[in-house]
Amino acid sequence: MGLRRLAHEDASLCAVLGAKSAPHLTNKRLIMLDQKQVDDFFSSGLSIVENLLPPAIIDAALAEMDALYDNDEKPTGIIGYPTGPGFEGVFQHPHLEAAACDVLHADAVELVSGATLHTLPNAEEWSYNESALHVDIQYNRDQLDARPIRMLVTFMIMLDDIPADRAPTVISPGSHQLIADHLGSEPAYQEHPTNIKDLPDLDYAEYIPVSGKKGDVAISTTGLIHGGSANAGDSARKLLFAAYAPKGLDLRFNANRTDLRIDWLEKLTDVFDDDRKHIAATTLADLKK
Ligand SMILES: O=C(O)CCC(=O)C(=O)O
Repeated sequence: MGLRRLAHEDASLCAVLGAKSAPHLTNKRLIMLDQKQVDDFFSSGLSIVENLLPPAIIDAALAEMDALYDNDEKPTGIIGYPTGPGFEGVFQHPHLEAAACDVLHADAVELVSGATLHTLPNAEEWSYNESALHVDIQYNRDQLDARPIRMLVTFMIMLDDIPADRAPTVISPGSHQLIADHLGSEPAYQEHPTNIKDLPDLDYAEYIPVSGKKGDVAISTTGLIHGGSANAGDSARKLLFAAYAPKGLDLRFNANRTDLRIDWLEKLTDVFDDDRKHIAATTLADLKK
């Protein structure tokens, strides 16, 4: 994929940080991403990075996901706000915090949302449903041009390989920017998702599948036009979403799920390591206002 960027290697730091990517410390904080990855996120809404999270963290989240869907109640589909040690290791991970700071040009970020996306094989041939394409949160020009950027970043963490026929999310690269240009300084609708039929008719780029290997992380935004696709493969698509925002950005998205989000963030904060509990503190305080 043209947008794909590989994190380069730095054996010594990686040994310390438990990752193969090339994090480095400035006098202020950990830096995870290079300039191209940061720029791709801004312009295309997608940058795919290898080795952002240590393999043991991916394996623990995969085991948690397998256990979550190994029951008759919910054998497949999306589960919002999941808990369990395997997911908690991801949500509180300092590499995601640092990468979110990088792409949002923020000094501090907070965890705001999470979900598991599981799709069992369900089709002979791969396709996606054009009428279900949507944007979860729209952003206007002022929000994208602010520093820190006033938007969420969503990490799409591939817990297993997602080849092009295994229900990859499809996106129109750069569509968040076209919508922002169209809106200018007009307020952007953010409370609930907007279907493609209700979005402005702009010159959107062709849809591409966000595919990758186990452990890859697609750094993206649900401000892109996106949607699910069919699984024409022979095993399940296993994807974990984790979304972060600049600390103090009080976006009122998923407005009908505020209580669920409070409950989820409180449960997580209770079990996060002592030095990681800050990762949802302001968000929780804002949600309770
Ligand atoms: O199944 C997918 O990959 C699409 C998920 C999606 O559209 C969403 O979470 O808003």
